[in-house]
Amino acid sequence: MLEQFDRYPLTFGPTPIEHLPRLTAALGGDVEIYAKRDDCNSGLAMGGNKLRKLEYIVPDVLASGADTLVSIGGVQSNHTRMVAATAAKLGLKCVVVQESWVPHEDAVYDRVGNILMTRLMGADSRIVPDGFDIGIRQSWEEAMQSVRDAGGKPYGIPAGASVHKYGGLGYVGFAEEVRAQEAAMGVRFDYIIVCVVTGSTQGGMIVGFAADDRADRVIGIDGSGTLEQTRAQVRQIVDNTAELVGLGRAVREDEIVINPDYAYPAYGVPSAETNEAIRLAARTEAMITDPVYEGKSMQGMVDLVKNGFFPRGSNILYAHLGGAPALNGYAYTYRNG
Ligand code: 5PA
Repeated sequence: MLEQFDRYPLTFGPTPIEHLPRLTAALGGDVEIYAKRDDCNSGLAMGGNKLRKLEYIVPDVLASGADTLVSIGGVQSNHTRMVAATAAKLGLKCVVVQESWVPHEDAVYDRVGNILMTRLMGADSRIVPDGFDIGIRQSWEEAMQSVRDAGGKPYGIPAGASVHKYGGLGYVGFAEEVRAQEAAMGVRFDYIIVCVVTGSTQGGMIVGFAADDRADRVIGIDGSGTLEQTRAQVRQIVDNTAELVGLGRAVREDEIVINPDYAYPAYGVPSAETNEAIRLAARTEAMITDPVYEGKSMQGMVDLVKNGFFPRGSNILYAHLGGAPALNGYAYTYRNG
């Protein structure tokens, strides 16, 4: 579905799928748990899901003649780290607006992890007080204008690279990769678990898996806490991406599955259950998940398994999208493990 689009390689290539036998056993053994390791997808600043998306955006950046990438996220945004990495790799300048999305207090929150690496790679990281919102932001528009005012040529990448016209393509590619890996492994995945916030990761997967009619097996676990906005954004990305790749049919509402039950107490704030899930994955599989995104999708998967949501014998694929650097901003929360 993607042959017609240019891709600028930022990742190592297809990411491994691994079976997680100790997590499978810890959850009772009725369903088999696997993970697709998009957290290990690149040598660029620890990688993660944004690079799959950016691979399809970079050709447009290069064609535009821009000299500065401009993007936005929270203080511990993985996305802004990945945009900073992409800019460094391409030899472009980078301005990232870091909004105060998370009501979390830790002495080193704005010094470590993602923001530290972002600064290390030379990006101009601007912390602003605005709260959480996945939409197009005034602060981002202002950053773009500041680049123009200084005589530069900005290229704007929205939050999570999601509402960019090519933002959904990378995760269409994920679905194609999974199909090829299923054939090679002799395993078919009955469900795919994915964290959703700005929407193009799940949105791309939905279009990719709609091609073999299993989009509704992609279970989005909301991490935003603003379900309606996330769902509307996924819908928009699905429609745009389906049209772009020539899916040939509209995706139905019931093929967009987002579970809102694990986003509490707020975006970026882990619940006691999130922390239990993070510890479980770490202690059974040495698989590190974070309190903002993957810990919540891990919590969702664990809870859904325990509640018997998946029929016995199901093969479940957990999409690990990255995000571990943010753990450093929660040093006090995990001071005892
Ligand atoms: C993010 C997003 P989407 O935004 O595509 O729905 O992906 C959710 C997601 N896992 C899942 C990880 C590790 C993520 O970083 N991160 C954002 C960021 O600014 O880092 C876009 C919110």
